[in-house]
Amino acid sequence: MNTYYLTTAIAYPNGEPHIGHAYEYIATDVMARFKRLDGYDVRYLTGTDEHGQKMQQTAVEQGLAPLELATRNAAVFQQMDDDVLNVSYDRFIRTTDTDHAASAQEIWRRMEANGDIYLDTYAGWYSVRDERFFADDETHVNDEGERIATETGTEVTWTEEESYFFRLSNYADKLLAHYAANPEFIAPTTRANEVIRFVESGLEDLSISRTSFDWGIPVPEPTNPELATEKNHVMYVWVDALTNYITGAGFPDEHSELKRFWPADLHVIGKDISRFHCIFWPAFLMSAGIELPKRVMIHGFLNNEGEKMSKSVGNVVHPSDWADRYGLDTVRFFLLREFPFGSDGSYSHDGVVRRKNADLSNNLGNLAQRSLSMVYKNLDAQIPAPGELTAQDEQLLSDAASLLETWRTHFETQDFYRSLVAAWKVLDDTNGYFADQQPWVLRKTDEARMKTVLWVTLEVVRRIAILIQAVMPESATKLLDALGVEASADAGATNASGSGARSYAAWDEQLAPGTPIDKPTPVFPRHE
Ligand code: ME8
Repeated sequence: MNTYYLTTAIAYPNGEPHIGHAYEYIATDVMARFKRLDGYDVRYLTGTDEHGQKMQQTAVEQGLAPLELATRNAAVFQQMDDDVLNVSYDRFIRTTDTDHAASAQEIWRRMEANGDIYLDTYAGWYSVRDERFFADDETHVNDEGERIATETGTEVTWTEEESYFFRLSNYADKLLAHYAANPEFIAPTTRANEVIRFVESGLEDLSISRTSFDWGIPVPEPTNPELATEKNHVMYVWVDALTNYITGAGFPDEHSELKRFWPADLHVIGKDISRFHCIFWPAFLMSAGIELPKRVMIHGFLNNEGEKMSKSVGNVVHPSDWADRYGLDTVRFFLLREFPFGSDGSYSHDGVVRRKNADLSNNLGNLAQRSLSMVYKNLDAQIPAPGELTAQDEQLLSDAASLLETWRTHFETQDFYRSLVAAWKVLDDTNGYFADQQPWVLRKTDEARMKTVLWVTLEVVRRIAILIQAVMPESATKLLDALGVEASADAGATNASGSGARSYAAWDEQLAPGTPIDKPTPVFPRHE
């Protein structure tokens, strides 16, 4: 079985998750489910990034030990994945897990053994909010007299301390060669070009340890005597955090059964952390002699009616509020259908309701409900046998049949948006066909033709329902149950969310005439 390993960024659990986090987990979940349904052995890793100065400071503000704060909030993230978002992760990793410390220390040792680590003093600006160093010319003083990181707008403080450095400057050419040889490594292209321009402008060595606080993974004892020091160093939180991706694949255990998952197929991250993933991470791996991940997909930011979400503006959306108000599957659909995954996008109450009513309720929901009701009422609640097919019937059926290949192609580039557009185009055409053919009139004039029209319509609905299990698992399962489509024997293996999945291996098993159906109830009710 082919493996597919994909990851989200691991969140800082210094606060509660917001809809931007949920967006990333849902999109990654859709990718994971799609691959499982398509027969891959999938591993989906997500979790929390618990060390560093930001966590330590927040803990002090709240009168907690850093680990207490991390444990409390990591549970909130995990509970959201489990109980609110239906996210089918395989491991929820915490960077305070013991196997992770061993992994981070081992990658450090390998970078050191490769001659890429030296001891010096860091003197420069640090943003605790961003957990990131800034050069003087990357900052400015604002109107209130505070020094600010120009790119991110966060406050920076002067930091001067002994630090280990990583020879990032040695990796610019190797990174550029890697980008050139692997054009799919960074997506979308606009983001790849930003990264390439940045690397082309030259890379400076990177400070990779801190001595002014202790909430982090200890730097391992150096083997090179030139690196010896009296001071206690903890790893820079980004070295620790990025390494979670190989910890999740069993590193450094050569005999781990998870080893087959590395190199990862896909890292899904947001646009604010592209440099860490596309520059630092591959450089660390090259230095340690570990294979690079195949792809970093950089998604856009989710804004509230065009405005940045922020606690001070009071427009932060909590994922569970949304799921309660609109239904989880509507939220999952909306987030992927509203704007392309690599772009920024906006949400509003009206936007969600519009999609729910137009695309889900009127389009797919009504088509399924009307055709199923006619079968239930007029045909003894049994799927009819089609008669001779017209050219139009054939066209519609073949458009629906080709959707799986279309989705496979689009999913290779995480183009969920175009996948959904393509499926809904077939639904639009089928709705047009249903209205034209008027099966409710045929009932009195040509019952054989009515049966054909209903069968064709329901066969299109079957294909759509099979596909959209990845996006809306619960609703799709209801729809497939309503059509009397049997669950795949390997459903447990294909869909971590539990029973009832139909694998894509069943794609061409057409609706069987004579299959009994229950009295249908609407799967996509309108939002009132
Ligand atoms: O960056 N819209 O954690 P984080 C969409 N710990 N995505 C958003 C978003 C928004 N409004 N706000 C944040 C970190 N994100 C590090 C990652 S990975 C080894 C370490 C995304 O909690 C953000 O881009 O600040 C990132 O991918 C994820 O949420 C976690 O952000």
